[in-house]
Amino acid sequence: MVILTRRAFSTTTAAGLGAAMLGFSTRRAAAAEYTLKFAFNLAETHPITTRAREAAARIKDQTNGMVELQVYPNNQLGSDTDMLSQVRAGGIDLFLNSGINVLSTMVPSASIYGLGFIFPDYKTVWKTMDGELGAALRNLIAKVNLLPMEKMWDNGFRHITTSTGPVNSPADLEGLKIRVPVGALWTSMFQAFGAAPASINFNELYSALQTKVVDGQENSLANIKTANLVEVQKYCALTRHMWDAFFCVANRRNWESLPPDVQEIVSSNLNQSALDEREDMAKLSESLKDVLAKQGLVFNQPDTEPFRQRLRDAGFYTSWREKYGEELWSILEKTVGKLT
Ligand code: X2X
Repeated sequence: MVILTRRAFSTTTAAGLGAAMLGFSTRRAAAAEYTLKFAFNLAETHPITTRAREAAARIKDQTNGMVELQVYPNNQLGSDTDMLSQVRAGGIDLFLNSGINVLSTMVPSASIYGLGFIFPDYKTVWKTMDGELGAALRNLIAKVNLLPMEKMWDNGFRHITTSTGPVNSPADLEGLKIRVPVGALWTSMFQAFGAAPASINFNELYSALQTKVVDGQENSLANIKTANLVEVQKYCALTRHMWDAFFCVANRRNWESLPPDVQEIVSSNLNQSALDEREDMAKLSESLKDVLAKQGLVFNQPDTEPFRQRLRDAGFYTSWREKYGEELWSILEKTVGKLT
């Protein structure tokens, strides 16, 4: 919850100025007057957490200690489902969540960028998400009173891991008990592959794999590494079947209760950290292969075309096109090319 004891900020006007010009630097650093809770599911060692903490340090510095961004990684404040309720109610001020994950239970179209095999590379990813499609999705999210910051945080291209055997072709997914996050697009995609997907929140993923409730999961290498999944998984197929990222959403009421100069400092630092984190992830998407292989994860590189064909044959793209509607679909196709 934003703690409102307006003292210094409300008298300043110009957004985007440095702390000195806003008058913060002359003040004695004291207890924060504005405390913002920023929560998400990623592990302590994930670059998102590191970059979020850097944003918090800069915000503290630039406001002479008057704004405290409290960072709660690793599902400390609950599962994604719990955190979504809390950010809606205002108990959490800022929440990072994928548009394909629980956020899509409120804003179904926010998941459109998770369609299978649509992004060839990061260049196309950011052209799309920093461009017209991202803006359209942020508008839809704002309609449910969650205000998205401008820049998304990368959650990476996703690959499939299992404890049972390598996945070389769609046939190897047949009947596989695989964990997917809590979002309809994920379930639909893995059903189309012929697998048996189970929706499980990230905070229960490790134990679900350990106790063999499921035999596989799919995630970025950064999450496979930082959530220690290598301890409970043996094989990793480099499928890049989808790409994911997080919207950073604010509870509208809490956000609007902040003076504009505070909003500016908080949002610009969060956006800066998102850009820094994107660079970390791009590097990790290559360097972690060796690291994880050394830890014992067995990699294989399947031909992905048969997987894509399987989705086409199952009517995956055409049925989601109907759900998302022609307007969003055509915006997406402007950057990724024809999909159906
Ligand atoms: O739950 C997951 O697998 C994660 C961390 O990648 C997401 O938030 C979608």
